[in-house]
Amino acid sequence: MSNHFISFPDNFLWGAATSSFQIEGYPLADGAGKSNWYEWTKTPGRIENGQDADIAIDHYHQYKTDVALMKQMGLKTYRFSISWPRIIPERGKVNEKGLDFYRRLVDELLQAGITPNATLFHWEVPTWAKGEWTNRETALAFKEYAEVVFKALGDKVPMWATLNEPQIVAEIGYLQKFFPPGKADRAGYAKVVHHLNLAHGLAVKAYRDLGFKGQIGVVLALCPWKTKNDDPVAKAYADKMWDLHADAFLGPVMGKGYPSFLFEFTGDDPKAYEKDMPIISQPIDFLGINHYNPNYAAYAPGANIFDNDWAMKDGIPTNDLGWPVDPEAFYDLLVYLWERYGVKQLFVTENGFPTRESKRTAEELIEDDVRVHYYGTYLQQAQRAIQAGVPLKGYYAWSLFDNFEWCFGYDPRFGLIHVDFKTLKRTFKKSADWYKQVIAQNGFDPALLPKDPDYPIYHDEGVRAKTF
Ligand code: IFM
Repeated sequence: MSNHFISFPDNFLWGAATSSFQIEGYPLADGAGKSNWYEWTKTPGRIENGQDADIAIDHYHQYKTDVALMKQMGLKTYRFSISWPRIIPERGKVNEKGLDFYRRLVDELLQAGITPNATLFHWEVPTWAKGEWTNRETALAFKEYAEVVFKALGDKVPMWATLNEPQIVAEIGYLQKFFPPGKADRAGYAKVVHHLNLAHGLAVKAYRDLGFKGQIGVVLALCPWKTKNDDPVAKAYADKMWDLHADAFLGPVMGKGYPSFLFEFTGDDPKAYEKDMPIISQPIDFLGINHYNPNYAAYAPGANIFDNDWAMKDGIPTNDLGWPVDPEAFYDLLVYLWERYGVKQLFVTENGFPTRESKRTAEELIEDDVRVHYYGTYLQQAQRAIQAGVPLKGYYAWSLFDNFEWCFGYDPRFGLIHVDFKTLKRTFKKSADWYKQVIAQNGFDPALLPKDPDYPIYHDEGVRAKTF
């Protein structure tokens, strides 16, 4: 091995992640109920090109083939999510056939020697949960669902996450209208945030009360907030954006309470939320970090619901969705979480790079040097953070497969494994072969990463009001 080779700690957990709605397909099979996302995909104008997730990549039927591909890649662990409406099609009614699908999947993983890591909520709310997260009752119903799943799978699954990216659900669904339920209600925002946090806390408590001894945590989408220059007003606003987007979830979960800016933003009274803090702040075993990019802040009243100018530094490389590529911001984030919040154990539960089919050649989609470069430079920073003392124990690439990317449909491809959406054929991309080698060697040589990665370059054209 060359002297540039970087190694990860022994027992580092190498994995890849997916979510139920994005890959399973057949969302109404075997007695499943409808979800908010099912309805959203059926509403004209909500998804690019009018696409839906009725078939997705048909993981629901092809899970055995998919686990074999995971084994071929050498994954130590696989992160997936469980679909709430498959399990509880009506409040109070358990659908055993829905549970059976996940029982089969977990058994297949265990037989392949792959550790299952299950997330209870990756955005599908059953349509019977009226008002979704505006309604406290949804958090209570979530606890009932969590108990059912823990009883069915708790003995076999050693790692659990309660919620995936609650802040994306809250911001994009309840402030920016792009996700269900399509609201822009600033005054009601703290309630939505609080009910998501409460659902998390109730599920952690249910897990412990049932006597399970595995690990449970929450997965948050975390972006450091940067500024284009040293303007102190912009810097102060960047701190507020962190508070609104990250600390509104991290703060209460880590026992530090809500940031005051949440209530400046909504105008309601923080006292109303205090009584649930002991439930929300129960100790967790790990924090899952989903990270793709930093964000930029500058105070721009009226520009959008956040009063924020999203414009980035001119000339910065991006992915095909326009998100900035900045590996050092990843290092800064990992160190900050460890130092500021005292998190004892971290996992990167998502990190990855989309290539848009409409912007790349068929060859580029599979010979994906740019993705190899992205993964390599981000993993290099993860390893640097570990060297600095950050307790990072594992890493999940997003995503194992090309899949249904929410309101963008199938055009952005995040997979290590290419999926032909017509034939559903799965093919390892260059990045999958590269990742397989990284896992096998427990490290890699950054000097051997592709030399001229084809990142789109961002050009600053003034205030950027649109966030998504
Ligand atoms: O595809 C999503 C995933 O569902 C949640 N985290 C971000 C990914 C890429 O946008």
